[in-house]
Amino acid sequence: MSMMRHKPAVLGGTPRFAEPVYVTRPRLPEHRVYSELTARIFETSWLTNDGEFVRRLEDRLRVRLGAGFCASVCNGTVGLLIALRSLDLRGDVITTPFTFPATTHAIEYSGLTPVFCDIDPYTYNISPEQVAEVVTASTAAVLPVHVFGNPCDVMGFERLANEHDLKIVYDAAHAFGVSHRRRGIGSWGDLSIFSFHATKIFHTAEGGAIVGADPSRFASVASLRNFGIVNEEVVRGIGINGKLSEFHAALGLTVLEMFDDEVSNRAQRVALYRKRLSVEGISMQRVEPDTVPNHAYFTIEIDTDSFGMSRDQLHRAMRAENIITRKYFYPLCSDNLAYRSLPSAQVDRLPNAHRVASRVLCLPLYGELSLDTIEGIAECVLSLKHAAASLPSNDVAASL
Ligand code: T4K
Repeated sequence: MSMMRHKPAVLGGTPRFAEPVYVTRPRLPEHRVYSELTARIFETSWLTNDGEFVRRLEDRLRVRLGAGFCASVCNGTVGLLIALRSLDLRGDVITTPFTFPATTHAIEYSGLTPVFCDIDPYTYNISPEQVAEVVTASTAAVLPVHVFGNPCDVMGFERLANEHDLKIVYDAAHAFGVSHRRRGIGSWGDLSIFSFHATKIFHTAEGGAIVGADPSRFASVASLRNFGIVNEEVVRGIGINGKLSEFHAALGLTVLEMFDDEVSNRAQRVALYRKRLSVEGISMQRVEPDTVPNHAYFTIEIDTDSFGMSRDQLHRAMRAENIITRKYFYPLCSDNLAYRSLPSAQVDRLPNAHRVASRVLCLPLYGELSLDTIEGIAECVLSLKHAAASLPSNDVAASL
């Protein structure tokens, strides 16, 4: 592969791709397959509220995720709200600032106080050691995120929870199908939530699930997603409407059939990216050992000095090529005006998170993305690196 094959669009070249290459695309079944399956919904007129497709999907997912129970919900954010509510928490919840806003918002919406903890600079996750440093008498729970599907130190969090009598709720939005230490990722902690949003490797268009090892938690979670209704005579707890519809569940059943194929296609694409992008100035997230990954995301980390341009400059230059990379997760949640004044949100307390958020770039990855396109994307990254280094001032920023 020639590094000079392509003149960067920001320097006057033609964009590498005529159409945008998105960071992800949802895997969909053939329309015929979905329409045959959902014909049943038209026959029965049963659209939601504990229907047969929801039950089937939950059964399949429970087995697939190696969990004691699986309660589907209308999205991952509502899953987080219900999970936190079901544990009847008061006080502080320690979490990561390097995540999608939903994680922190769910804590705040629940009347709890988010306490940010710095991340590990290599795994991008919060670690039990770092969390231990910020635990106080007010800490009720920890809400770690398996960032980009990379498992947290689940054993360490288990020890921490026992030592300090804390609940652990994992935000496993990215981690569907991941296993760690030969266990499904959703079997760790008190509860885990998954997102089944269209951008996720397994999706139901919108949707999610609350999963845990202990089947006795299912009843309270299931009633909280249905207004707190226990039965026709009893309403208990402050529930909300968090139900998944039959159409979404049916879509999930069809997407689940393609999941293993999707993961193996992505693994092949990730291997190609890794091979092409093993160059100075680019590093990659360190994955916990003993993990079967799902390849939900592919990220690179840019070191401005040795790469020759910053992550932001690369992001803009890639966009000029019609390659829509994403700066997940910039800005940090701790920088949101709503949280900025919290003592734990202060910049000097979160040095790793700030560094990682300014360096990480998420590249396009999905099973149907052709290997040629991956080659083209990698070639653009390398051409840009090459062009950056050859500019006299080495200041590509001015021309982007
Ligand atoms: N916790 C964590 C750690 C999370 O990352 C998330 C969600 C949650 C909790 C909450 O889960 P949910 O309540 O969402 O279930 C997306 C998603 O909306 C969000 O679900 C996800 N994390 C986040 C990381 O990414 P955006 O604003 O970046 O997505 P958007 O609309 O820019 O889509 C990205 C690309 O995907 C598009 O450029 C093209 C493609 N796309 C997107 C959609 C929606 C499609 O091809 N088809 C589509 O229908 O947030």
